[in-house]
Amino acid sequence: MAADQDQASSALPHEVDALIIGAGISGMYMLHRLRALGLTAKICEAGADVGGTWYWNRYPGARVDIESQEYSYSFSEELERDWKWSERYAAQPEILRYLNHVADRFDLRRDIAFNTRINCAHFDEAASRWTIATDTGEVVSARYCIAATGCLSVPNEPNFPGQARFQGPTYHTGRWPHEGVDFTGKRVAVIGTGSSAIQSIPQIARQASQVYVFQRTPNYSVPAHNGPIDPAVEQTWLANREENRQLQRMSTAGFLFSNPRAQLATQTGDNERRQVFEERWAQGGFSVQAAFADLSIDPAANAMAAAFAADKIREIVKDPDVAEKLVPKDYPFGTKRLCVDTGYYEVFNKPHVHLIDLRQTPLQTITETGLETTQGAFEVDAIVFAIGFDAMTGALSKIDIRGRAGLSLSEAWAEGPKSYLGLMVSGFPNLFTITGPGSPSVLSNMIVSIEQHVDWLSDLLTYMTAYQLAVIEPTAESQSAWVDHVNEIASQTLYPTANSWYLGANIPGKPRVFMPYIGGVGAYRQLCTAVATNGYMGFKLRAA
Ligand code: NA7
Repeated sequence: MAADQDQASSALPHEVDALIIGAGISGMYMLHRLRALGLTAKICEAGADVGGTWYWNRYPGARVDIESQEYSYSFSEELERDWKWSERYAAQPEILRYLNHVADRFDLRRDIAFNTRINCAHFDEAASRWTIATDTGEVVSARYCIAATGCLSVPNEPNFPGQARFQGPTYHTGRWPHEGVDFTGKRVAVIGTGSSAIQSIPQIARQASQVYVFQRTPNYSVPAHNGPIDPAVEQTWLANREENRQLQRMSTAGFLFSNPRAQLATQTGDNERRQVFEERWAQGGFSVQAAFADLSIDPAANAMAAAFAADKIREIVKDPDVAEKLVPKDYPFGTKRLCVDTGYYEVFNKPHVHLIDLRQTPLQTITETGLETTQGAFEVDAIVFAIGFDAMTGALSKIDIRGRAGLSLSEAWAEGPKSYLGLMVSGFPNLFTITGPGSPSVLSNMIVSIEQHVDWLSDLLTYMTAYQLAVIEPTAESQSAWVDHVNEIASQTLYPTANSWYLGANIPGKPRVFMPYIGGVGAYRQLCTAVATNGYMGFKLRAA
C-alpha cells in the first residue's frame, strides 16, 4: 500500500539539479537545454498540460500579434522547417498544438509534473540548495530554482460591487473554459478594453444578441490584416532563416519590423509623414510604432501618431459619439500596450454592439441580472471580465520565496521589483527569473527574449560546472546600478506617463515602477553577453 502511494506521487524525485516552475514556452525550452547539459531537471506546472499563457488564454479570438514564423522557437532548424503555420497571426489553438508538438518531439512530458503548483521555495544556506514544496505535498531539493512563471499568468481578479449577486455565468478572458462558451442569442457584458477584449469582442458579437462593452480607458489598436500565411513569405523567411533569426535577436523588440526608422516624424513633411503612417497601417501589426524614431520619446512626434490613429477610428466608426469615446485622450500613443485587432472598431457599427464609457457614467454595482451605471441598468445573461493580469510580478508574489536569512521576495520587492538584468535578485542565490522584471520581456517578442535568457543561463550553468562553482548571486551594487539604469532609460521615454500594467497601475496598491527594460532586445543581449564574457561581472560565484 505504502509502495503504491509512493509510486502514485513519484513524478517528482527528492533531489534534482534544477527545478523549473512552469511548462510554458520558457520552461519547456529550459528543460530541453538542461537535459542537453546532462543536468537533472523537473518542471512543476499548475495546469494539466503544457503551454502556459497559451494553455490558459482560450478566449474567442485569442491570437498572437507577432507574425507566426517570428513567434516560434528558433533553436531547432528541423522543428522550424517541419512546422507549417496556417495564418499570418496564429490563433491560440494552433499555437497550443505547436507547443504540444514541441513537447512530444523533444519528449519533454516525462519530466513535467502537471497539476502541481509550487507553494514555497526556501533557500537552505548550509546546503546551498532550494527546498521547494508543492501543493501536492511533495518536497524537492534543487541546486537551482528557475522561475519560468510567465509575465501575464496571474489574472487580475474581478472585485466589483455586487458581483456575487449576479445569477448568470461569468468568465475571465485569462481563464476561459476549455470547452468554449456558446453565446448564441445571449446578452453579454464585456468589462475591459485591453488586448483580450479587443480580440474577443468581434468574435463574441458574432454570436451574441446584444453586446455591452464597458470601457474605462480606450486603447489604440492597429489592424492585423490577418489571413492565410502567404507561401511566398514563408519560403522567403526560410530561405533567409539564419539571417532573419539574427536580425530578430539584435532588433529593438525581437521582430523584424521593430527597428524604428531613423527619420524623425517632427522633421518630416505632412504629406510624407501621412504616407509613411498609411503604409505602416496597411502593413498591419506593430510596425506603425516604429514608423519614426521619435514616436516614443518626443511628445510632439507622438501626438502626430496619435492624431493619425484617431483619424482612423473616426473614419471606421460611423457614430461620431461612439468614435469619440473610442479615441484615447489622456496618454501617448503606444505607451499602453498597442493592440492588434481584426474588426474591433468596425464591430461598433453593428446595431447590437453598445459602448458604455465608465468614465462618463461609472459602474455603480453588479446586480442579479446585469450591471448598473449612472446611465442606467443593463440586463445581461453573461459577464466577461477582460480585466487583465497582475503582470510581471504576480506569479512570483504568489509563491512564498525566501532567500538568504529568510528574506522573502515579496518583502525584497515591496517597493517594486529589483533585479540584476531581470535574471537574478540579490539575496536569492541560484534563483533565476526567465523574462523577469528588469529584462525586455513584455516589450519584446517573448520567444526571442525567452530563448536569449535560457541560452544565457545554459552557458552560465556550463561555466559553473566547468569551474566547480555551486552558487551564484548578484551583488547588491550591481543590482542597484541595473535598477537605476532600467529606470533612467524608461524615464527618457513617454512610457511612464501612462497608467499601464507595465507600471503595475492596473492593480490597486501595486508600487508604481516601470518593470520591463526598454533599452532594446539587441542592446540588452549585448550587455548580457558582455557580463558573461567578463567572468559574470556583477555576480558573486563560489563553490558549495
Ligand atoms: P489589459 O491590457 O490589462 O486590459 C484590461 C482592461 O480591463 C483595460 O481596458 C482596463 O482598463 C480594464 N479594467 C481593469 N480593471 C477594471 C475595472 N476595475 N473596471 C473597469 N475596467 C477595468 O489586459 P488584457 O488581458 O486585455 O491584455 C493583457 C496583455 O495580454 C496584452 O497587453 C497582451 O500582451 C496580451 P484600464 O486601461 O486599466 O483603465
